[in-house]
Amino acid sequence: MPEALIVVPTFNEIDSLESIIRRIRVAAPAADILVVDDSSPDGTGQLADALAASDPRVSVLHRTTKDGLGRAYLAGFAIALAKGYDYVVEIDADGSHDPAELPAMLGIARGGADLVIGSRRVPGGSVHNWSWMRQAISKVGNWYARTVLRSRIHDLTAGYRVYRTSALRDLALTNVASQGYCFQVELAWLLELSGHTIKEHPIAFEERATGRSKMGSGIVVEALMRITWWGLTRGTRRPTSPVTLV
Ligand SMILES: Nc1nc2c(ncn2[C@@H]2O[C@H](COP(=O)(O)OP(=O)(O)OP(=O)(O)O)[C@@H](O)[C@H]2O)c(=O)[nH]1
Ligand SMILES: [Mg+2]
Repeated sequence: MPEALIVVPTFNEIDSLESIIRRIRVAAPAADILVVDDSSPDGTGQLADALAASDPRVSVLHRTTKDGLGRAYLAGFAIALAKGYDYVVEIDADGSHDPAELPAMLGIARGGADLVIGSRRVPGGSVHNWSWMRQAISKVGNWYARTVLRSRIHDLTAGYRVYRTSALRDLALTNVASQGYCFQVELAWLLELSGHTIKEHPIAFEERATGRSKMGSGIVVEALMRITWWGLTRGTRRPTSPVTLV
């Protein structure tokens, strides 16, 4: 039984899927990979099936509706918990997260972290080829979430992560509210609030080379509203977790 399940959510990623699966395979040959596709109209789901047919370590979860990154990940996490993996990994399909960091991030988790964040906002971390507008939205969003939630995590919205499955089991995942990308903020903060060990590992984030972003104003508005609400209602509880840079 492999120790890690690497979950790759996809919506219209036909031009990048094959390459990212190949790169993950090279970086983490012992891990299992689960593609979670929300019925992409461009045929990403069928391509994933073809890749799974030629590699027993790759499987595909087909969902009938596109109802957000958070929901897609929760479906993947449910499989990881049911099958008993020690770690579950989040990684984008578009090549923004370099799979070459996987051995380091899994090693940090093994060494004693409940959540390892591939972080753009710690010394050594960086973002490449983002427009100033996208940089500004990300920086302001991170600053706002950190301040309102009193978090010590520097990259709360990061989407490259290793979770210890036992830590996810501690959270009542059915109560996770977020649909879109603020799912990342919510999960990290819930682990921080409940005293889990969190480590940030610097990564170089690359803007996608092909395909289109799914980031839209709806996602930003959801994040803004939820984070503000959490700050107002739950923010009196101070996070207690150690957050360290490794
Ligand atoms: N299954 C599923 N995957 C999604 C959904 N929304 C986004 N994704 C995937 O989640 C990952 C991150 O989405 P992106 O559109 O790259 O978002 P981003 O990284 O913030 O934006 P860009 O890199 O600028 O495109 C990609 O692998 C997407 O295909 C969704 O609703 N369902
Ligand atoms: Mg992306």
